[in-house]
Amino acid sequence: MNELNAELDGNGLKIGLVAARFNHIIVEQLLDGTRSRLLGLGVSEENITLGWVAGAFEVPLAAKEMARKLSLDAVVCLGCVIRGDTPHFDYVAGQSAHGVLQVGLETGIPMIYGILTTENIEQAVERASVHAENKGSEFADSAVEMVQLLRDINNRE
Ligand code: INI
Repeated sequence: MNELNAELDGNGLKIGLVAARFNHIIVEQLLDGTRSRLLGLGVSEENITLGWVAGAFEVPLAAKEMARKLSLDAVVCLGCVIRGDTPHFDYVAGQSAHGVLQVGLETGIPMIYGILTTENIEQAVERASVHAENKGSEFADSAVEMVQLLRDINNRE
């Protein structure tokens, strides 16, 4: 069997982080989790670029422009949409997910959907906590894994 995925190695990768300020207490924790895992995987501090936007809705465009203009290898999109607080939850959550997917497919640059969509604040806290499992770490892994996978595929062409 040919296996494409090697061990994760972030050395030399240029990673963008787009963070939505809405529900910033949660998003800052996701950001910490993502950033420290990226550093742990060997991505250097100077190769991580962070851009803040107002909310999840603004994330896709910022991710697209950053990815293209800064020649990034991948972008991790971070945000938090909570159903209880959001009369238009389905629009904000759905459109941001759709937008992030579309940007990834259009640019060919991996876009990681790190926007939590939860029923309530407790679920969001659980997923972003520094004490429990912080999803930011998984988002970082996904970014590095996707870059490596696409490179491996391209190298076989
Ligand atoms: N943006 C979020 O990131 N999370 C939310 O929970 C949220 N709520 O509750 O509405 C939210 N709305 C703002 C939206 O993303 C845009 O910033 C705004 O509509 C301006 O375009």
